Amino acid sequence: MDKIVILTGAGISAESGLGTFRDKDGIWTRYPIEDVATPEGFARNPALVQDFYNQRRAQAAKAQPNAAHRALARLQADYAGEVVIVTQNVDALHEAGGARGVLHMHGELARALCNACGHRWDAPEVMAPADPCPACGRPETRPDVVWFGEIPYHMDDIWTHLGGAGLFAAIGTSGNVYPAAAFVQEAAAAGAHTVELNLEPSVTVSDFAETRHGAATEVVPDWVD
Ligand code: BV8
Repeated sequence: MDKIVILTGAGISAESGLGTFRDKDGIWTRYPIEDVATPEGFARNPALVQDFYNQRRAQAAKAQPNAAHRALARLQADYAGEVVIVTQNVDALHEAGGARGVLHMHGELARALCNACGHRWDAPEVMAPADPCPACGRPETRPDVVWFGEIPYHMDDIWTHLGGAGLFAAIGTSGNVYPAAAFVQEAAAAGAHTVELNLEPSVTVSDFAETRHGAATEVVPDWVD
């Protein structure tokens, strides 16, 4: 059975009430990326960055998975072959919707990281600058998310999955951020059929063999079922 590799972005969580980044009134219209999603921004003003992620962590904790998250979990349960979900999202709505083995390439709001010793643990609801690391005690802690200029997680596994994919779907992503935006080309080069499921054409729409545009809670269950 063909392996199915799925990449998701903020658009799959939009109907669960979590903001996207580049839509009108998106997150990046309120916070300059360089201030809140780069290591330099964190070094300059850790309180601003921790507050940015505390707000998003609180919102994500209240959000519920939607029909698109649940449809992907159904696909994983019902499809005889392997279904790998790679997400750029840092919320846990795929898992809440029943998905398993989700690869969070940009990290997770629910996790914290110590820059000094590399220890990772479940983030408290509210993180503050210079919170001590529970392992080494040093005040070098941060949200365990991948900022611009940092290397995404699980890249070796992701490239391997894309090289063996028979079907690649990108759901709810604008195709602006790399290396995720290049996954469709990687999958197509390996012979996979490629489909974009998004509210509107992404900047990489021309890379896809098939497109289905509409709200994720409509187009994803239709596509899965
Ligand atoms: C890296 C942090 C080196 C967590 C984020 C070329 C090659 C390699 C790198 C680069 C390159 N060119 C530039 C770079 C550098 C940079 C980059 O891509 N810059 C961009 C701006 C040009 N990339 C990096 O720095 C990355 N690191 O490259 O390291 C490397 C390279 C290869 C291999 C190893 C190492 C690190 C990038 C990670 C940055 N961190 N976030 C957080 O705060 O969340 S990125 C941020 O954007 C979020 O993580 C988000 O997930 C991500 C992508 O955005 P989308 O999810 O697509 O969201 P967006 O709002 O843009 O779009 C939403 C879409 O949904 C829209 O299309 C909309 O129409 C649709 N939609 C809306 N509502 C619905 C809907 N669809 C369906 N239904 C709906 N209801």
